[in-house]
Order: sequence, then C-alpha cells, then structure tokens
Amino acid sequence: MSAAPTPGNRIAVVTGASGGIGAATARKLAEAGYRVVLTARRKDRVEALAAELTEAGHRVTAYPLDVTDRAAVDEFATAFQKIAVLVNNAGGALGADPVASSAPDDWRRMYETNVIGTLNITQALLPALTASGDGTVVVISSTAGLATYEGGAGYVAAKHGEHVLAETLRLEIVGTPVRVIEIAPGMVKTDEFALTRFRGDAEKAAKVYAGVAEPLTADDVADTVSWAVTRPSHVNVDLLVLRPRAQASNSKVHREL
Ligand code: 8X3
Repeated sequence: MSAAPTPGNRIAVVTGASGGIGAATARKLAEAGYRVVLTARRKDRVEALAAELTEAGHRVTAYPLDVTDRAAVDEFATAFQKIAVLVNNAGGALGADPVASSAPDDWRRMYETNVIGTLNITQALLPALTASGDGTVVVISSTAGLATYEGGAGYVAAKHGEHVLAETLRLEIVGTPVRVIEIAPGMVKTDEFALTRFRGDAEKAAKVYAGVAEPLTADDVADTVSWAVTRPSHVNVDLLVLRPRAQASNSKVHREL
C-alpha cells in the first residue's frame, strides 16, 4: 500500500485563492504542511492572504494570475519543475435567467472561466504534476455539474463541461502518477458567489440562502479538499458530492421561513 503523500516541500497551487473556497483551501493546505502558491486575478487580495499566512509561519507565495490568459498561465508554469497538487477552484456563476432570456455573453464568460481556465492551467501544469511522481489534480466543480435547475442553464452547462474535463482527463492519464479528484459542492454560502451571480444585488443574493439553517461554508469544502488530497496515493476520490443537510437536490432545499 502506498503511504499518504507527505506534504514536506511539496507544492500546492490553488486558483481563485483570493476569497471563498479558494482562500479557505489555500489556508487548509498550508496548515497541512504544503508550500502553497495562491493565485487569483486580484493581486491585493491574494497578497494580503499570503502575508497573513506567512505571518502565521506557513510557506506561501502569492502569484496574481488570470487563468483565462493562456500566455500568463504558460509563463507561470515555467516557474515550476514539480508540483504535487493543483486545485482548480477559479470560476463562478453569472446570472440566473431562463434559457429564453439569458445573455449569451454570460454563457461565454462562464465557459471561459470555469472550463477554459481549468483547461489552461491543468494543461500547463500537467508536466510538473507528472514529474512530481505523485501528483493530484483537484477540480472543484459543483452539483450544477451533475444536474440542472431552472434559471441555471448557463452555469450548469459550464459546470457540466468542467465535470467532463475531469472525467476525461482521468481516463486519459491513468497509468501516470497523477490522480484526478472532483469535489462537487452544493449550496455553499460565501461572501461573493451569489453576489457576483446577481451582479451585486445583495437582496437577490441573500434569497439564495433564505431560511436555510446551515448552508455549507468555504471551510467545509476546504476540509473536504484537504482530506481528499491527503489520502494515500493509490486512493482516488473520483467524485465527491457535498451538500448541506438541508439540501436534498439542486432544487429541493428545506427553508425555515
Ligand atoms: C453552486 C451550486 O446550486 O448555486 O455551484 O448551482 S448552485
């Protein structure tokens, strides 16, 4: 049996690490002993978190990066010969309109960030993940990657794309020392996910979680990611669906109103 990968000097790269699930995951992996590279578009946010974690004694670096910018991603990848863990977290939702009236540009942008962003950095870092001799690609997709709901089609389509990327990559690289883990969270309450989706409309964003006693937190998801990547090397958590107890499906949510 292969031992659990020991973090030691092993590097974990987290995308979208400026807030929410990405920031919480960067924190957990640093606490687990990885050297963590925090990437996100927002330089100030990612640098502030890196400074805080460094202050706490962790080994972290901030690297401002837009995963949809392939040239920047390729440049980023040249800095590494070996990487142990890549956490694909960058992405998000824009809009919650029906198919009949949703904006094609929102669909395009969601496909670009969730799917092409994940494709870009996964392709660019795959050689370094393989060279580590024991690499892990994590894709933080969503329950929206597994089933649809009204008003969700653009996001659901993008998340299905990300799910297919993870499933196909796993088939294609079997036999190499890299595993592909997909974590699919349901309702997670973070500062920004719903607010971004509703373009800053705090009232609409709050309705998403209205009456739900305990939606998942970013820490709940980060805990799960950290657990999955620290399993022994031969154990692959292919796909893990994570929901709050109050949510039975994408559209069946218990609300106390
Ligand atoms: C977030 C879950 O239900 O808003 O990825 O699509 S949902």
